[in-house]
Amino acid sequence: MSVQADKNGITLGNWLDQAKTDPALVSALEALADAAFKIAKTIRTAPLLGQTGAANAVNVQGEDQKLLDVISNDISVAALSASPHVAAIVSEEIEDVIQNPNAGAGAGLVVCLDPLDGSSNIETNSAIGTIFSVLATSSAARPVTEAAVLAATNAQRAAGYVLYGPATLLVLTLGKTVAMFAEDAANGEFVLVRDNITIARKASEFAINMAHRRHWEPAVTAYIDALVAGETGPRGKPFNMRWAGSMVADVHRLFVRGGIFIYPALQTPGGANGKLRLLYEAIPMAMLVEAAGGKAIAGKAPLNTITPKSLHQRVPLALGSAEEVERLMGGYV
Ligand code: AHM
Ligand code: MG
Repeated sequence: MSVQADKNGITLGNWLDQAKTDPALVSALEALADAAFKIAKTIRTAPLLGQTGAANAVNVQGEDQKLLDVISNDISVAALSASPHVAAIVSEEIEDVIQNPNAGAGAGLVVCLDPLDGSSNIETNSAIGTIFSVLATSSAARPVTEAAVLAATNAQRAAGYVLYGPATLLVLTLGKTVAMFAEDAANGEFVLVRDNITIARKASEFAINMAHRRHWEPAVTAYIDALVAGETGPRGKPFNMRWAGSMVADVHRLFVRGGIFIYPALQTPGGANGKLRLLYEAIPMAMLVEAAGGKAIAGKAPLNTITPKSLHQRVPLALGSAEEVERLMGGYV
């Protein structure tokens, strides 16, 4: 089946050609695809090689790193550094902007990524992913500064994620449409399996970590309580809940059957901005969701009105089916 699909199917390279994607962006996306194949292979063999545990190190967020976080970061940085069009990289695992030593004189792209998101799922052999955003920087100054990266978030060229689940899938947008590709491991290709994906306005499924309910703001509690009340509550219909604890897996469900994903602000010490990171989790997922007709907010404001202030800043995030995101946002007024 996969060989047949490859012979007749549209590869990522074909699709980028058809979209008349400029060579610099193709080069960055092919580097990300190359990293994804290597990360997928590493994940598949990790239990055999005893690589599912901790790295005995902490990252810039102060979080314990898994060995696969470190390996995935190294694979991603090496793959992206092979592209002369990539000037710099921002990774969840590295504090500062990573300069590409192989960048060409006119390199104008910056890639922000979470190399292995949801890494607490590694030890349970559950879905994990890579999230990325490709930005264009107008600054020719080298080294690329934090300020230049933050300014470049206004010029997002592409965003996507790779879901390492039962199948390895790449979901990608160049801004206007969303396409899904499946890994054909035998041929080392991503092959198009769905194009022009949309997220339905209406939904009947939500994803939030319910264990934090006592820490939510009143608007979030009221919104979720109405969903949980189902047909006996103000919404008058049942809602189902899923929480994989892996953003890529939870957001992927939105592209399959709609819904809302929320990681809200928490009324805890250090929880005011939730958990998820703006540059390499929220911004790329928002670009994908909006290209599919959905919505993304940070607290009570559209996500795209937030001005980034630092590389690793967190942001309270909700995204998915437009009606649900609008209802949640309305609850804040
Ligand atoms: P990570 O980047 O350190 O893996 O953290 C992000 C992950 C997301 O994938 C997921 O949505 C969230 O953390 C789950 O957090 P929690 O354990 O609080 O439910
Ligand atoms: Mg991560």
